[in-house]
Amino acid sequence: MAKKYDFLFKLLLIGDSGVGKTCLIIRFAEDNFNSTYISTIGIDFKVKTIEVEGKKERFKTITTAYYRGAMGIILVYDITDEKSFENIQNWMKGIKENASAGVSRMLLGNKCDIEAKRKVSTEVGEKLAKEHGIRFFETSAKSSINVEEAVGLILDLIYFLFLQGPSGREVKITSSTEKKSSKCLLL
Ligand SMILES: Nc1nc2c(ncn2[C@@H]2O[C@H](COP(=O)(O)OP(=O)(O)OP(=O)(O)O)[C@@H](O)[C@H]2O)c(=O)[nH]1
Ligand SMILES: *[C@@H]1O[C@H](CO)[C@@H](O)[C@H](O)[C@H]1NC(C)=O
Ligand SMILES: CC(=O)N[C@H]1CO[C@H](CO)[C@@H](O)[C@@H]1O
Ligand SMILES: [Mg+2]
Repeated sequence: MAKKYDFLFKLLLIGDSGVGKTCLIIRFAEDNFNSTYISTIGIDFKVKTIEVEGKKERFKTITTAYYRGAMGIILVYDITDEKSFENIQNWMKGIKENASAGVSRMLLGNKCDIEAKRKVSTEVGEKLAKEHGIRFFETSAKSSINVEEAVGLILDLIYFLFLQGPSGREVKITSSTEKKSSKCLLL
């Protein structure tokens, strides 16, 4: 197969139905939003390829319950839906049981554009993330708040782990391993 990229990052988004996983990946990959809700059956994925200093970096963002091969896992709840926040604990358990050890994780409280309907405070979101030792953002796929920032940061975390050495993660390098200059490209 012809080389299409120098780096492949596989990111997984998980969380309850309706929290905005599909909208987040559409915002990330296409910078778009459509409020029509079509619940995902099976896997939803988007690919975004960015060229940085002549190197192609491809981001494959996936929403599914299958953790295999994920380099980064983004846990998503809806700040207007308390249940979706409580369920983060269960999703965390699923990661522990199924994902490769040491996978980079991040917590997102989505739909922060609808402050009036907020049920989950920023503080409890921050606290939960801290308990798990992971980073936290409140995002809006609709208003494009913190989406690129969050993805950019998890890519940094993945890249940092990658620099620590091989560990069976699905990082594909088809050219030079000297890639320091092209990290953090979404920030
Ligand atoms: N106000 C607001 N609505 C959002 C936002 N993100 C998603 N939504 C809405 O929430 C609903 C569900 O979004 P999806 O992205 O389809 O949710 P999902 O997590 O993929 O849901 P499943 O595919 O069923 O697991 C849709 O009606 C979206 O328009 C956001 O940031 N702000
Ligand atoms: C939003 O998505 C629905 C369903 O795919 C489609 O019918 C509609 O035309 C879209 N709206 C816009 C503004 O693109
Ligand atoms: C989504 C997923 O893969 N879940 C599995 C995680 O691991 C437990 C125990 O090994 C399984 O029972 C789940 O089905
Ligand atoms: Mg979906």
